[in-house]
Amino acid sequence: MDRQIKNIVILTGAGVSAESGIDTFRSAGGLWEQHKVEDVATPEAFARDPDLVLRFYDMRRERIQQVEPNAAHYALARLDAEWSGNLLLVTQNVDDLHERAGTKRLLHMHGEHLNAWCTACDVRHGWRGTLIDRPACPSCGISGQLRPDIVWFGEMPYRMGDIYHALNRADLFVSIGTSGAVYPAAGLVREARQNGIATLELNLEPSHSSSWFTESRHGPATELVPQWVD
Ligand code: BV8
Repeated sequence: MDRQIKNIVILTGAGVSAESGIDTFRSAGGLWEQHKVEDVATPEAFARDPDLVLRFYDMRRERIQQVEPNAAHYALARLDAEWSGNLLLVTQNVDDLHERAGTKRLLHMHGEHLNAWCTACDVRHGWRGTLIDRPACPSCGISGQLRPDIVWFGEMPYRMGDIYHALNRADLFVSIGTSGAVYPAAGLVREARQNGIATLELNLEPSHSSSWFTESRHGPATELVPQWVD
């Protein structure tokens, strides 16, 4: 890696977990486990049919506990451990594979499967079980008020201020395994280009944002990411 680089921001998407066995959103023809996004990943969907949404997330929460990090997650964790400059890994993914691989400087902008959020007392709890049975909140004791701690479409992603702060002092922005279809995540590369920094895309195929990157490499993340890191 270029020796002038000191501060890095990395954005990952579903493609970095694909080789661990977690389906990407676009591979299923825009259907998530046979559901249309608007039927399961919006506040309106949750209000309209909470059982459908809770079952959808219960099934995905269980699934991520059955898979393992892959070589791309481990290479990024090595970089995080060894990099002396600033590094922030911003993930759109809601699985815990980056954590399990060892990445510490990590930010989940779209929430996490393994958290539940109590809408009665606003406390978030680590959560590995199901929510369909409307468990009581461990903090306030109220039942039926726990929802997936996931940023749905139409909801504000987490910690955007921290992300832009890191991006504004970065020398390099790297995007890995994302189609560039969802905003504001997909807009980060434009922010990086406006800041005049180097931008690198590592993806299986060209994405919606490829033209914004100074360099794009195409192939599986388990090959491209270790090659880039090492
Ligand atoms: C917001 C959690 C505003 C859910 C996710 C109308 C109303 C409201 C908002 C909008 C609207 N129209 C547009 C918007 C904005 C909207 C948006 O962008 N919509 C898109 C569809 C046009 N965005 C939002 O709603 C965001 N919020 O705008 O809020 C606001 C402002 C103020 C106050 C309040 C609100 C919130 C967006 C977050 C939604 N939640 N995730 C869940 O997971 O259940 S998004 C979800 O989809 C993911 O987190 C991810 O971000 C996205 C999927 O993208 P990718 O990760 O890129 O996955 P994808 O399958 O698309 O691509 C995979 C890539 O990997 C491919 O390119 C493939 O080639 C590659 N690949 C595959 N295998 C490999 C590989 N690469 C390498 N190796 C491999 N082996």
